[in-house]
Amino acid sequence: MSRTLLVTGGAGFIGSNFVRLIRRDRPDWTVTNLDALTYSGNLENLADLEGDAKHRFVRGDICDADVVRHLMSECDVVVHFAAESHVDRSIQDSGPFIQSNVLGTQILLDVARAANIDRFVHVSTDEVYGSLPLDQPELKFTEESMLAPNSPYAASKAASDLLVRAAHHTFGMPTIITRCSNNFGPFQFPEKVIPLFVSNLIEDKPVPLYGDGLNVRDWLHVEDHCEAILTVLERGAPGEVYNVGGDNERSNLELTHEILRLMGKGDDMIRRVQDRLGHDRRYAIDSSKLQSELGWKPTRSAWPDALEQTVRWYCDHEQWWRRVKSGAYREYYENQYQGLV
Ligand code: NAD
Ligand code: TDX
Repeated sequence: MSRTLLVTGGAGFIGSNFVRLIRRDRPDWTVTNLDALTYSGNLENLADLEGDAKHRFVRGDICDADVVRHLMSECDVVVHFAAESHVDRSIQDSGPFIQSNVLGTQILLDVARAANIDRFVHVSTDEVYGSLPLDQPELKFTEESMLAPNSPYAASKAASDLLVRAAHHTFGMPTIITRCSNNFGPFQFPEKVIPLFVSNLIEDKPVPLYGDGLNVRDWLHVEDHCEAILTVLERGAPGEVYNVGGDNERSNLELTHEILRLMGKGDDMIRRVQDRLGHDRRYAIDSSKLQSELGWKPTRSAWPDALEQTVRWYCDHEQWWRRVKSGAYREYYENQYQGLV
């Protein structure tokens, strides 16, 4: 069935990869891409779609109900990525997180209900479940796990998830929530650990490892995440939540060693810095529901090849991250790392 999508946040890391996937694998679908181009939104992420008649970019804020109303009147599906997405920034100032992640989602839901949207896919995160202990490796987050967000970012995402849940329960809206683990791949903003570390090493700068480096993350390639979103859009059941994960847990120290090895650098490049406040110890996600009910499985996340390809992408796209790392980002970097790296 041909679809007309409203994608929010499609100039960011995951959203731009998703738009590219749709244009490649669903060529008869049309995409309207609404993005405010905040510090992490970048039209260069969509450069290869320039001139594509089935992709329309609109610069605008999801909190602007008039713009959203106008665009939704022309669409039948919403895929909602737009958000403030960096935990460290939410610790510095949670205001923009409440504005975009909570208020923005409420506005989208209200307009989507009035517009009788066919499907509303809300892209959320495993961070809403909080943290797992290191000494019980068998524990993983399932869709039934309690919501226990620990950072202002995670709290704002959990709040948006609850608004989406309520929209289904109260109004019967055809909403679906996905909760994914840490993504890696091309076009990730270099404040996130992998592109930050790789770009620092290219510049021969040390890498700032938080705390003891033993915090664990589950890594999934962004294209596997995007395929999961397309799968739930087409085959998911309204009102459901689907976890998305890579079964690919690494401590930050292991990840750092792998990056150093791939880049031919030594351990002397590691700079231990103060831990993130409230730093979640471990994320691990059980995605068996998505796999058994809808047939999704990750195909691009195999480690270490996928990491190597990603590292190479940042080495080959120096101009992209150098432009991104200059300007306003410098100020954030100086503030976050206090001149230590
Ligand atoms: P990102 O920061 O790279 O991109 C976010 C995009 O949203 C940017 O283009 C930005 O300009 C846009 N945006 C922000 N506020 C907006 C507003 N008010 N109106 C319109 N556009 C706005 O983030 P990302 O890593 O691509 O994450 C996308 C989504 O996926 C987020 O909802 C995030 O919570 C979720 N998620 C991310 C990960 C991950 O590992 N990166 C994992 C799971 C879930
Ligand atoms: O300088 C750093 N040093 C460091 O040790 C940075 C930026 C991070 N880290 C650690 C903190 C985390 O344990 O690396 C791990 C990954 O950090 P981030 O890349 O900031 O990701 P995380 O906080 O795990 O959140 C990510 O995954 C879930 C995304 O940013 C979220 O948007 C997503 O919801």
